[in-house]
Amino acid sequence: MKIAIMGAMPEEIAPILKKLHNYMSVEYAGNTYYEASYKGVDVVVAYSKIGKVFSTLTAATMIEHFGAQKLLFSGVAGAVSPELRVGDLVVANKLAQHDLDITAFGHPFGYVPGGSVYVEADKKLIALAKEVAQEMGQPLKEGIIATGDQFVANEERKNFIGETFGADALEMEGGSVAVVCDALEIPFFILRAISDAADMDASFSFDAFLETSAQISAEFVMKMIDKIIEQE
Ligand code: 3QA
Repeated sequence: MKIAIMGAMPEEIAPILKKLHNYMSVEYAGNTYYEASYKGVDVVVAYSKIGKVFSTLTAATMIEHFGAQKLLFSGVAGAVSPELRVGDLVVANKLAQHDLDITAFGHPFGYVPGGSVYVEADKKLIALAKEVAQEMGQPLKEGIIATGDQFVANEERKNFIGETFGADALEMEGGSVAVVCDALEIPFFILRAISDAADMDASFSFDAFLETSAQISAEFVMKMIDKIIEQE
């Protein structure tokens, strides 16, 4: 069994690499992939770089080239739901691309022919996450994540995304990773810890909380891996 663990930024995978102790770096397709054995299971870890294109490339590479059979994403996100505070964990039950727009042809936002507005994440992995959350006494919100090639730092844009997609959180990679995994029939799990509220203070909040929120998400994902291994 081989599990992919991905993030978008170095800060998002640093806590994961720290837990692996021994890993091998492999250069491939313009990026670095870290291969390791963790508690007897093969893992491949990488940060994609920011955005939908890089994350698509990395997810596809981890599956098609490195042979990953499950994919777990760990990182940070902007909150859309007013219930979510910095450090809170959100797991996606479904994801959409908020910047995909052919509405001029009468289609809904996020839709293109042959695709669908939402891609659903793996239900078994979400159920597993709920068990982990319970055991850790760590609150975990299940919700909709909207993805686009924009760092949202604007209340109006955030509200549009919340209203149009019912999104609870937004980021720049989950929706594209979801499309790749869905097409290749690889169970996937997208976890994010809130770093900001996607408002006018977002860039400051992001800079202040990137590392601590990335750490919260990474720790949870490693507990998920432990649980997956336990259940094998
Ligand atoms: C933003 C990161 C990208 O990978 C998506 C963080 C947190 N808050 C967000 C928001 N809007 C959209 N996405 C997010 N991640 C990178 S921009 C800063 C880069 O600094 C999630 C996310 N409000 C690099 C140094 O200059």
